[in-house]
Amino acid sequence: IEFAGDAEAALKNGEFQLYLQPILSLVTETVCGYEALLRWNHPRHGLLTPDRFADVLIAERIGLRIQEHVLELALAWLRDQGDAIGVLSVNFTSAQLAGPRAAKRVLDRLAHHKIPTSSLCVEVTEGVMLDRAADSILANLRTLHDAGVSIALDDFGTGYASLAHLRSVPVDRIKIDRSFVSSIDQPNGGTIAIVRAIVGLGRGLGKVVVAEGIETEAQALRLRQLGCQLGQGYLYGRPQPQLLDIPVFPMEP
Ligand code: G
Ligand code: G
Ligand code: NA
Repeated sequence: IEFAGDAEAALKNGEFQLYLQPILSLVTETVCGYEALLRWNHPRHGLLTPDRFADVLIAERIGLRIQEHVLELALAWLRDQGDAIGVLSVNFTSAQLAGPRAAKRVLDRLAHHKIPTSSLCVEVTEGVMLDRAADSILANLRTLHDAGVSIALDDFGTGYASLAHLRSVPVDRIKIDRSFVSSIDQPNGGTIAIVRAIVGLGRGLGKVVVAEGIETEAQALRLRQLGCQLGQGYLYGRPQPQLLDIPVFPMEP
């Protein structure tokens, strides 16, 4: 693991920072929420995106501590903004959602900050349902969903998940992966048919469909025509830093 040795100090030094990207209604083109995107402002390697340190994030203990810090940064920001912000989406790892206390931990932090449960959306990739703790993760997702937290299935259509998960997992939102959005303008690529199918599937099941990585007006128009309700991407706003000085939680015994 390239950066693993630096993670502990980085957490103390506040090198993990939250960036926020707006999520808009594609119909009204108004902001209805934000996605919290983690960045590591590394003193030697510069600003790192999570794909550069994915193994650190899934490492036992330190990965979980970083993720809990991310949630804390996100909730502190949300609390400071008041209710005008809409729903804040936060990316969760399997480890964060496994175990008997995972959902309660999240609900406790929401209550601590006096944030309504409906202001949080937990984003998971299809892969979490393939985790060996899938049963426990599913139970926690149900608890969160029943308490009013939204659940989003990220990078939809790119993983190994089965469509059956759409019935068992309490999903509120489906996120269309950026790779589909970027090729939606290309004729004969089959992408339009795929996106139409995903939107139809999502809407047919009563879910909100969100498109990621929208960069052009043409892509936005096409997605709107296909019935996709929400979208995010450079066309509307790049991820912007939110500099907050929140102390890191002490390590659990
Ligand atoms: O931030 P960027 O757009 O480069 O995202 C790269 C990937 O990292 C995306 O798949 C995104 O969902 C994921 N990601 C962003 N923030 C977090 C985070 O806080 N935790 C985890 N586990 N993944 C994140
Ligand atoms: O893992 P997730 O799918 O959430 O990834 C979001 C990633 O995509 C982040 O790294 C974010 O910085 C990046 N991103 C967000 N909007 C755009 C966009 O319009 N185009 C491209 N190429 N990347 C984007
Ligand atoms: Na995401």
